[in-house]
Amino acid sequence: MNKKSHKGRVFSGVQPTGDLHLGNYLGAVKQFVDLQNQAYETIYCLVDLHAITVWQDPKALRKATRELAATFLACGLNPEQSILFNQSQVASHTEMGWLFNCVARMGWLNRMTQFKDKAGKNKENASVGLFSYPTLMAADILTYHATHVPVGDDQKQHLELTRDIAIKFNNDFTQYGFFPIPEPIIQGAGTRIMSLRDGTKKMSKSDTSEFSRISLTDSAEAIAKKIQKAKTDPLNLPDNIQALEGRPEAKNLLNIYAALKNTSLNKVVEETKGTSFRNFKSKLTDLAVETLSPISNEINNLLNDTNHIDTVLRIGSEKAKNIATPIVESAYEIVGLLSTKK
Ligand code: AQP
Repeated sequence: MNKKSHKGRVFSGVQPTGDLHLGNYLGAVKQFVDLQNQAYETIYCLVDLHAITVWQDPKALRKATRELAATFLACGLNPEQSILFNQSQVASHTEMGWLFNCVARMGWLNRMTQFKDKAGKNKENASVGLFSYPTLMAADILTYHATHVPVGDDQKQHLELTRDIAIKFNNDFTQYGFFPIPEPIIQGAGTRIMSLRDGTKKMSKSDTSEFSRISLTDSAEAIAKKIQKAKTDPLNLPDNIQALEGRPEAKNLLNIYAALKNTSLNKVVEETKGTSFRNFKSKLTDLAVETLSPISNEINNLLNDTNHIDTVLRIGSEKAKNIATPIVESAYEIVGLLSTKK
């Protein structure tokens, strides 16, 4: 680890499956930037191999990968301070992923709620990749001996599985401590941003309604319209957090405000008590536009030079390989696979 890393090594990934939304930003990318600016070594990956666990149009996937790279840069990730790359350029992920397919148990994967949600009623027709997604995610993290993983709340279960895989591997081969047991970083008001149309459903890229989410590329007008149309309830905003119980839409809008403002839900409830939704939505719109407009302008600027984006990713993948390759080689040796190393 380098000088910057005395707090540990951070790894996280985002799928290039379309424009990032406010949930991805507040739950993940904003944390990525905060951690980059602290004493962590930070590695952030565009997980394109995860994206293809459901059908992707090849041309659209290439475009979405460059757009995600531009979004990372526009949000403040700096390739001089963090390693930024796409997963498919570093073979160690799939090499380690196979080992973990042999370590993880069917019963463990059968309990993953995200597979159940994404496969829905059509389980028999889901790809094998969608089912084994969490073992590749474990490989993404453990291939770097990462110690910390910033994610939104929806990834908590997958991270627990990653920890179980690390523990089982270390125990099965009596290599205690070979894989560090990574800690999740799931903190702040933005860990679970809900749909603007339904406060009980996660904000998601795959929701069919555009009005359910704010995208980082939305114009100021689109942001204002989506917030204006966001579902609410008939009451004014409450004077205590407990009174938000049973008011999922109010809680969600207040959480979004708190996360954008880098403050706590408690403080926001204090600030907004008794306010009508009409007035609060206007404050929220101003804050969202002020935060997101510079990001969306910068994404557009960066996309004018896709060569630059490809170069950033290529250089990032070389740095990633330097860390990952020896760790995968050691894992193969531990398992008993004949190594090409002298
Ligand atoms: N609603 C959310 N609130 C907070 N964090 C969220 N994340 C996703 N949705 C929310 C976090 O964003 C990171 C990247 O997610 P991803 O794109 O890799 O996959 P995802 O979780 O499947 O995101 P979506 O938007 O819900 O995509 P679809 O619709 O394709 O499933 C992760 O850290 C995630 O926790």
